[in-house]
Amino acid sequence: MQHSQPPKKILCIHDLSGVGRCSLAVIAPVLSTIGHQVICLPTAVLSSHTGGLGTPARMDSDTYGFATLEHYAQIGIDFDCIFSGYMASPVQTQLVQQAFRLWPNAYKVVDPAMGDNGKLYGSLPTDIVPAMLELCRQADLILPNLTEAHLLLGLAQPAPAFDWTNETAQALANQLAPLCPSLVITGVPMGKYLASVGAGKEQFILKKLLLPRSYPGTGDLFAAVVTGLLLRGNALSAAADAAAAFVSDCILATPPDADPRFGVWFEPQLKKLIVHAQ
Ligand code: PXL
Repeated sequence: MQHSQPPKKILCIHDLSGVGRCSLAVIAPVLSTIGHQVICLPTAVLSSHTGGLGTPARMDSDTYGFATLEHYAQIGIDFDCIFSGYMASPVQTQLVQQAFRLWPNAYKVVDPAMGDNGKLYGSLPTDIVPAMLELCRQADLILPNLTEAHLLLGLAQPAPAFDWTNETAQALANQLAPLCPSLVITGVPMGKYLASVGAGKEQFILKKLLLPRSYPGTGDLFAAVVTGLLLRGNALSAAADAAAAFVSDCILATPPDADPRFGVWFEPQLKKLIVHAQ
């Protein structure tokens, strides 16, 4: 894999969850390992993710994010990329829109993290969907999982056992293509494989062996590796292939009897990404 681009300055607008290996807690180490400078803008600080560890303690602020953007604009920082993910409320998508306005030349990556396994996350109100849809319209690249793709399109969720073919998966991805220049739908089950399906500027279907284990934070890991490698000059398909391989490695390195709510044991796997930092 070649690197034709130097490391970049990336503004990451996601929540920071203490326990559970997701959001900024995995995104920042991944992007740093690939050599990028990460500027974290936490949309909310939570003691854990919201996926099964009880009710997390949370620190929310309507003013911190906007004041932070104003500070960065004042001191003249120029971001190469703005990367957004889980938002604790629809209002927070306005923060991302403000960042897009302040740095119009930044490459805009939106991970519309709002659901999985056919359902909206329990912590989120239903009006997060139109708010995320608007962010996706302003993005250069979006990275929805299969559940989020259906939410964005206003489609009923497929049955859990639904088996996708190359044709049906590509048709679904193509339906999202008018939203923004590039997109990848992740976590598409195809027989014994799990596929990542690209549409827009680059069409592709990448298949990895389906691992029958599911963890929070794997979508965040995938999105961070894709973003990191794309910004080093790789094609989206190459970046997505490497990201899917990295996530598989993290899952395989997690003891099968470990409590899945604490996420994948990604830390010892970071060394596999360091080659991209050179
Ligand atoms: O990984 C997505 C995510 C991020 N942040 C919070 C979450 C989740 C998924 O459950 O709850 C707070």
